[in-house]
Amino acid sequence: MTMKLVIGNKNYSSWSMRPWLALRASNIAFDEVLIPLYTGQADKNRILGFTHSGKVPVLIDGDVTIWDSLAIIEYVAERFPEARLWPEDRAERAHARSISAEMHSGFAALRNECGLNLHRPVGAIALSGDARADIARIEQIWIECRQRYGKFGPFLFGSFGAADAMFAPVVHRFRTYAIAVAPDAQAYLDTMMSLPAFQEWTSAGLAETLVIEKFETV
Ligand SMILES: N[C@@H](CCC(=O)N[C@@H](CS)C(=O)NCC(=O)O)C(=O)O
Repeated sequence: MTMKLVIGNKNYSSWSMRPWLALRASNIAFDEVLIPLYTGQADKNRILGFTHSGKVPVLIDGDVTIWDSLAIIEYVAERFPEARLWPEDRAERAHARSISAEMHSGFAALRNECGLNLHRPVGAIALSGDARADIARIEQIWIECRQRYGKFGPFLFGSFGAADAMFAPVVHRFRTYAIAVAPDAQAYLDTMMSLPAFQEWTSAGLAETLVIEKFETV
């Protein structure tokens, strides 16, 4: 049976983008179930029908249900080892997991101030010191990866992997909020934005017409 990935609006749902990209960029077959977010109880109930967390993304693989973007990527990496979503080398894998977990649990200021909204006209906004510190740390993460693993390829650990999927929504935030970065980090942004799966998600998000007012603040 084909796996099912339940996601939110592509324009707004940063967490949904991560596992979707990991699957699509790895050419792993799945059916997509898109449930619009914050539209009312009927859609919320549809999400609750898949997971009691009431949140997307959710992956359904037969009788296994996995919720939470990072948990889904971990599951996919185990289920499809040939996709090589984590580096083969133990030390590199530990590095990839560290930055993925750091992304997953951190950078609250950047997330709050620069919400994912693909429709938003590109332009800078005034950011708090905390958000600027988040940006500096993300840039540092990317540059360190480029310097250490650039010899293997243009993604964080050479070829596309789990860490890239985890950082993908931030790539969009840097783009839409016109956040200037150093050349090494810019090269990484360009690599991600030219990935066909990234472009596929972006085009679909831009084609969506549903507007969620609370995400249209800046
Ligand atoms: N930690 C979760 C966060 C999931 C999450 O917050 N999802 C949001 C959408 S991006 C959601 O489902 N919101 C719907 C709601 O709260 O009703 C993950 O990484 O998957």
